[in-house]
Amino acid sequence: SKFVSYEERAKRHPSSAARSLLETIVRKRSNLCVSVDVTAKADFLDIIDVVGPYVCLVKTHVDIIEDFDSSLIATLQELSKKHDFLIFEDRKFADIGNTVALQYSSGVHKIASWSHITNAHPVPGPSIITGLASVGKPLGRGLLLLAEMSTKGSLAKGVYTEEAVQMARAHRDFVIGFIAQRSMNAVGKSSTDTGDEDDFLVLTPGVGLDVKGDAMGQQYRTPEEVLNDGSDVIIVGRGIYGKGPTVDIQSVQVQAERYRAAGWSAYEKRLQL
Ligand code: UP6
Repeated sequence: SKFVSYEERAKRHPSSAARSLLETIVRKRSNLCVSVDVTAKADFLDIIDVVGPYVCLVKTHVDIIEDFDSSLIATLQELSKKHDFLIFEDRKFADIGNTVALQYSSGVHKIASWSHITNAHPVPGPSIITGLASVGKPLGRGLLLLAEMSTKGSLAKGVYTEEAVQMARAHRDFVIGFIAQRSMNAVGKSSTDTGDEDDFLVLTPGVGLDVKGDAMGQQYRTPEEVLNDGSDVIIVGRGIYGKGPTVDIQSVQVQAERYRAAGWSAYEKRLQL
């Protein structure tokens, strides 16, 4: 197969943060990350408790929660242990090193103290990685760079994407992979070099089975499309928790099971390629 199994990659990956995600994927037989973009603490925690059994990773935007408090983080951490998943705060840092180090460690949210993985835009250059690494590396955290985006008209393409990959290659001790739509291992390499020794993880948002987009520029592809392009983890938000003002918790469970199954069967199929 041109694709290596999650098991094999877990065995030989040099980064402990990447290993723990790969090991969780294998244990849970799930490459599904649920994005929980709701504004009420009760909905947030209810959704996570219900999708927990089906996911390797829970993605958060804690700054949208109206009634955020430190007990939310304590409960999130309990759920992460109860259901065996990792936590990814989708903070999309984008400032100078000194500022992002403060945003990562401090403020109301203290992201570095509870989020196993976070992400950053490469737009400021390599100093954003060293700034975040000064906080996250001693804690064993991992960083993803946004090499591409799922939105219509995204500027993250071509040379920008290539430079993001070069930045990651120069900081393998903290950068474990990318937010992107396809494998980044061969980007910027000669046509005979697959770059697979880099083994960057690729987490892909903009995944949906029922619709192709939303009214604000989001674009969706299916789990099978993104897995075949070399993505490792599918990120699904509204496809699972719905679009309405209220959360139908039974439907959330049904959709989480459905996306876990779709992601895993796409993975098993690609191992046969
Ligand atoms: N996200 C994208 N596209 C990107 C990067 N991040 O959609 O390129 C994030 C959004 C949202 C989630 O911030 O939290 O992934 C997608 O949600 P959805 O499945 O409801 O569209």
